[in-house]
Amino acid sequence: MNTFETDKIKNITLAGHSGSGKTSLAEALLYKAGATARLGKIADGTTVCDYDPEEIKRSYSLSSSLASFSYNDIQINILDTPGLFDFAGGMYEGIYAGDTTMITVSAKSGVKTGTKKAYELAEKLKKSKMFVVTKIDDENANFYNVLTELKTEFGPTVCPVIVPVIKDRKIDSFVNLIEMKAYKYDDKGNATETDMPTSDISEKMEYRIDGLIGAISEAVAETDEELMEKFFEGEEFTKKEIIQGIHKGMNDGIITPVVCVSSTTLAGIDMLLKEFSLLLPSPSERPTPTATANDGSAVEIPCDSSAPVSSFVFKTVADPFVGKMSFMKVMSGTLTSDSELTNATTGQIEKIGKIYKLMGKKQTEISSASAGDIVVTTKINANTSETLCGSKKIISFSKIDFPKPCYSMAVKAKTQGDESKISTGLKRLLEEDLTLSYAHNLSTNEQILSGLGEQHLEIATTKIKTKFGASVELSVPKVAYKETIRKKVKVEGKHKKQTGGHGQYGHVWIEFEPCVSEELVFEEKIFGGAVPKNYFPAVEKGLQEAMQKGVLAGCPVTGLKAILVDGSYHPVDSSEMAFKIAASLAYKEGLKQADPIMLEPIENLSVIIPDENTGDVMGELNKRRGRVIGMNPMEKNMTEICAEVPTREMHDFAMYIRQVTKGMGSFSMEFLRYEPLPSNLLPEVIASVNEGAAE
Ligand SMILES: Nc1nc2c(ncn2[C@@H]2O[C@H](COP(=O)(O)OP(=O)(O)O)[C@@H](O)[C@H]2O)c(=O)[nH]1
Ligand SMILES: [Mg+2]
Repeated sequence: MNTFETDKIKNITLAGHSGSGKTSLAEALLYKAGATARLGKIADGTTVCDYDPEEIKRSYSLSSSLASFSYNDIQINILDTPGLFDFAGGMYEGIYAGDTTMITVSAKSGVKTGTKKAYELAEKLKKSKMFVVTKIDDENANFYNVLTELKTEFGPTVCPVIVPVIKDRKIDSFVNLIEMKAYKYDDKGNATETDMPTSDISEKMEYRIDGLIGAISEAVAETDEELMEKFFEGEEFTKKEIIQGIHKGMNDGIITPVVCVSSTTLAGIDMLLKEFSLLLPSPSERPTPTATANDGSAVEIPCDSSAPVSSFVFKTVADPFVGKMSFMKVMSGTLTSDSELTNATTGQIEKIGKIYKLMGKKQTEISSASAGDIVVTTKINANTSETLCGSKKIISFSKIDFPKPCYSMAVKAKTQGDESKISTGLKRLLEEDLTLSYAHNLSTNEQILSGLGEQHLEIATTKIKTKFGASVELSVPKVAYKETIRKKVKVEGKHKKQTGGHGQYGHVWIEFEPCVSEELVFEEKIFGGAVPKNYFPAVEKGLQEAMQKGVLAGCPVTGLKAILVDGSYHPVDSSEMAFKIAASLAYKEGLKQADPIMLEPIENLSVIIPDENTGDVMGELNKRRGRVIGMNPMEKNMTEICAEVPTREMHDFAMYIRQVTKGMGSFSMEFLRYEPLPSNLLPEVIASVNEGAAE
């Protein structure tokens, strides 16, 4: 494979709702461009981009994949991303790395949450955008409905360029509004030119062809002052002007072209391939990215092959056999094999060995890659979001702002002894997926794995099994309940065993009272040496140990003050151990009398949802014993609800929010404080804690 010049490279990210046809579109493009010998199918598990065994088994994409091919001397790098929200990490990597986000919209199901999410992220990252209406062959397809939806949802930048001509509810031909030509397709996706639709056909379509041409002209006029003048004078644009106008408009984000295709019949695929080279910006046309130099200053890094080399790792894959694969976008300069670069984050020298182009899982070695190209290298240490550059001037590009984990499960080895395999596996998975996190909860002594949803964690455990050979059990995380007291009491604790031989004797009077402290507050008010000083630490230690288990459900006790006020000792039989035991006896009796209660953790919640869901979510929070603290209007018809909610009620909140907002909502939560558990829940909580302890 050749090294392509920067202006011959097009980086395209396929994003959009799950099932809208991204992977199939990549497959159709590869086939039509002659990069593959046959057209793979999702149903057969034979596509280039969904090659992972889990993807094949489930028939949907789990992570981003790269397929590079050339077409008419243009290097096209396609990043196919997952549409499911659980695997949004893949979409983030893909959209960050690509220059144009191509958003697929199914002609039968139209605009969905996944469409909006892809558009929003592309917009936020200032990528150029294009809509591809897929499945145009489907009997329930309705292109013009979808076009109206796109215009309503995304506004006047939406600009159709390839549209179907419908006759008797069937597609008759496709009109390329740039060329002003119509084509019919045979069942192999080969086009033959045909007559432009007559006005009576055009009349029957919801959009008249002349109206669509008018819309393109208007959009093109907006891109340039001279063109605007020409437009107002009523002159027609030349084909070249239209192409240049759309090209510029896409790059500036003021035109989002819409095309239609079928990845099954291949209709429209050849036109789309052609539009890539005409309309899509190359990496050097994009706004110059800014990086941060070592001294904290911002530096612009133009995408120029002759500049010093820098590259950004946007994805890493942990393979137990090959090792680490690092997907990189060359940001500037020319990346060559067998070179040395500095990792701007770690300061380490990274030895770049071989570099590859990928087509799904197939690797082709190349010797160098120009600025703007997307390649893969193996066996370097760099992680996702890190920048590699020359040692003379260290710079780093901003990190990918991945969605934060919001759904947690406790992780346990199914077989004892597998713990270290699991922790190695998790470490690797966390490196490749920054939307996963892992922590040891000290209060419950559980290993907690967090991610974006049920499926996400399920796939993570499947990978630990298949890649690292250990079976993992997931369970709902325990809630870190605590216990405390509400009354002041004075109790006696006496440990006395003085029958035969060396006896044991410890005797204390202790006052217990509530206080504001997580740890035990211990004081002594002993008069006349009733308990000798050298036993005080033993009494304190005895209480600290006892406090690990409360008297209600055996949860740790907090907010406890103990004052040693009296006691007695025996000159021979007393010992530290005897006083420790005496203290624990006093503790057991004292806490029972001191009106013990359970405490539950409360979280601070911020949930952002579409306005129309506020009623539902408020009701749900109420059901979950939440207290709404405030509501704030946000951009784009979204509302933030702030509330205080008990941890116990929130485990499946991520699933609830996804379902009720169709994936548009998001939330974050953090521990706030402990509060008394309502007494009606006490029996249930005691039972659940004891059940957990019995395991
Ligand atoms: N009829 C028809 N079905 C399609 C087309 N493109 C994709 N599909 C089907 O739609 C389903 C989802 O496609 P897939 O490419 O996995 O969508 P993704 O989740 O966006 O990657 C699969 O069953 C495909 O066979 C198309 O152009 N026409
Ligand atoms: Mg897919």
